[in-house]
Amino acid sequence: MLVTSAKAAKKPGDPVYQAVLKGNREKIGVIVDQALAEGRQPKEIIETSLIPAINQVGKYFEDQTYFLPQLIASAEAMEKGIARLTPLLSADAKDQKATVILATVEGDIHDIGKNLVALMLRNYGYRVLDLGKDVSAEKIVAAAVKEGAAIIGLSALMTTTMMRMKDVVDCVREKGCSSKVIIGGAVTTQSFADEIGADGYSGDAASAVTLVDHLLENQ
Ligand code: B1M
Repeated sequence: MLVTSAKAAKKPGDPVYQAVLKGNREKIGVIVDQALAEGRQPKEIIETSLIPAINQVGKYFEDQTYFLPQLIASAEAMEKGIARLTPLLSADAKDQKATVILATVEGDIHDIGKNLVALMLRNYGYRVLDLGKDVSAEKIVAAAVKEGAAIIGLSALMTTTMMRMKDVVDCVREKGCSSKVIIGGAVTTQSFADEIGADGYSGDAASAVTLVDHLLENQ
């Protein structure tokens, strides 16, 4: 199972880690292929190289060692690395379980974590409709009603956009939509989920699957 935590992070000498850290979007595909050829597993590369590297980039951005161009280059390298590994992780689409609508909330364009959540849920057989990033509450709820979604999953990475999650919860109640709302993303917490009336919170992509399983079992 993809754990998506940085518990067993590789040492900084790891070429995949370095490729994200240095924003090497040109060569990351080849570097990931080399890691696979050496016998590393796709999920292990994501957990112990890609995620720790992008988190380190975030720290450098915060302390102003890195600026926006480096942040963008690293994000692109990360995305290319994940795109290279995705076909090796995705499960068959047959025997799909319930529908989950995913989106990054309005005003927020961070989608790497949300894409990992989509990948995990698909791996576990859920039908995932990913609406993308910077998506309005109205659009999310309209899609959930149209598709009969059991779950709406929201991601937000910024303190300035997390309140847009409450807009979605409010819109769900207003429209009498039956979907349950779960939230995640680095800035969010269980207490924030409780505060805005969301049905669940998860801190990483793996526990998002457990949470969805649990919410649907208890319906
Ligand atoms: Co931006 N950014 N960024 N950024 N960026 C952060 C979030 C920031 C913390 C960096 C910092 O200052 N240290 C900061 C936000 C500060 C704050 O509000 N607290 C920030 C900022 C300020 C900005 C800009 C405003 C910069 C600027 O323009 N001056 C701008 C925002 C534009 C906008 O959104 N309107 C911006 C832009 C960008 C890039 C485009 C360059 C790029 C994003 C590319 C992309 O996503 N396609 C980017 C990146 C890469 C980051 C950091 C470095 C890394 C984010 C990431 O992908 N992490 C980030 C610093 C950080 O978080 N360490 C930062 C890896 C990812 C796997 O983790 O998304 O948390 P995460 O997802 C996890 C869990 O949280 C969870 O599962 C995932 C996997 O385990 N999870 C869920 C996520 N969603 C979930 C949903 C669920 C369940 C679990 O249920 C539905």
